[in-house]
Amino acid sequence: RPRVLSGIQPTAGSFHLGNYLGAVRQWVALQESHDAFYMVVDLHAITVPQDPAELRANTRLAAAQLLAAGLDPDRCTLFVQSHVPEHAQLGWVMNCLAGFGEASRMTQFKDKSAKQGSDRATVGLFTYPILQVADILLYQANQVPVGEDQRQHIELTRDLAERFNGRFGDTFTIPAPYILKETAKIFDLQDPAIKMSKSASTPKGLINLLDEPKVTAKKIKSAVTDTDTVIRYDAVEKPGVSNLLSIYSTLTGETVAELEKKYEGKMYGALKTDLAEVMVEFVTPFRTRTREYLDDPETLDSILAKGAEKARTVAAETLAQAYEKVGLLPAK
Ligand code: AQP
Repeated sequence: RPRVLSGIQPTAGSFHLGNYLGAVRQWVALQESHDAFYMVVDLHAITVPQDPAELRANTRLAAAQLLAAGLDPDRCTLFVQSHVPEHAQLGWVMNCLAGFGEASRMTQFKDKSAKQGSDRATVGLFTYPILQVADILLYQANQVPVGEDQRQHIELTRDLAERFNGRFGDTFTIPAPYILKETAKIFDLQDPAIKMSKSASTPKGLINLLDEPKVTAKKIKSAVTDTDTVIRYDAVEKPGVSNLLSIYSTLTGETVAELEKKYEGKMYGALKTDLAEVMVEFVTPFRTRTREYLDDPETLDSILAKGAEKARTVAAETLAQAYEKVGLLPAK
């Protein structure tokens, strides 16, 4: 079975709809056909200031949400990044392979550091994509299911894997991004020109899956559309309506064409009311399941411990090979 690897940050507490539709939903599907490794990337979360107690709680919360979304520990390996020390270890090797200019070209770093100011942005934030390279290469992943915003980081991963293999001999599988066109980028409900994001979106533009369903319904109903009245998919002319159609279509399995037909001659309000209902039906059981996992931290921790153990066997082997290839003297 081909292998997939992906991760999600535990920083925000609740996952948002972009995280779910852009990434987590694909993770759930891929565990059926792939040898799947999924992790909560807590080491990435400390690249920005964090509250220690919150980070710990959010790490469990992220794992609970992944299970609630449908990850099955018997079908995939679910673990916490910091439980597998090989990530930081291979991360260092990759830091020594990546060019400073190359890392400086990462747009996510440029955006985030510009917002924070260069004195406040950490070196960790700068090398974040390089740790991500190590995350992926450790598992010899063939594919990496992510949203569009991660494409550049996967490109960097491919470049560094090729560079390492070229310099030291075949070691790493070259991974490919796995990005579904329909959900590659879910947009902010209030500003459909930007992606839905925990840091850039306003509260009204962002759907947190763990919010009260009523709040979620309200956000859908007040989503920005346009002054036209036709319900039609057109990402350029009608980004707000198109975003709602993408969300609707993915959650229900109805195609966008079917939805366009269903809402022919109807007002935006009808589309929003129905989508609000679809969302409520989706988030209500999701919240309950998340709560159930959180209420049983022993089971949750034991799932994560087993996952880490499985992940480590793979990661340790790859790290040993990489260390040997670069010429580090093996410890006796
Ligand atoms: N709007 C989105 N549309 C599609 N996919 C998205 N992803 C994030 N936003 C969208 C995908 O979610 C996965 C996890 O991303 P992350 O760990 O970077 O999560 P995050 O940092 O909480 O997500 P944000 O909102 O993107 O945070 P900001 O913008 O504050 O850094 C990834 O596969 C990502 O592509």
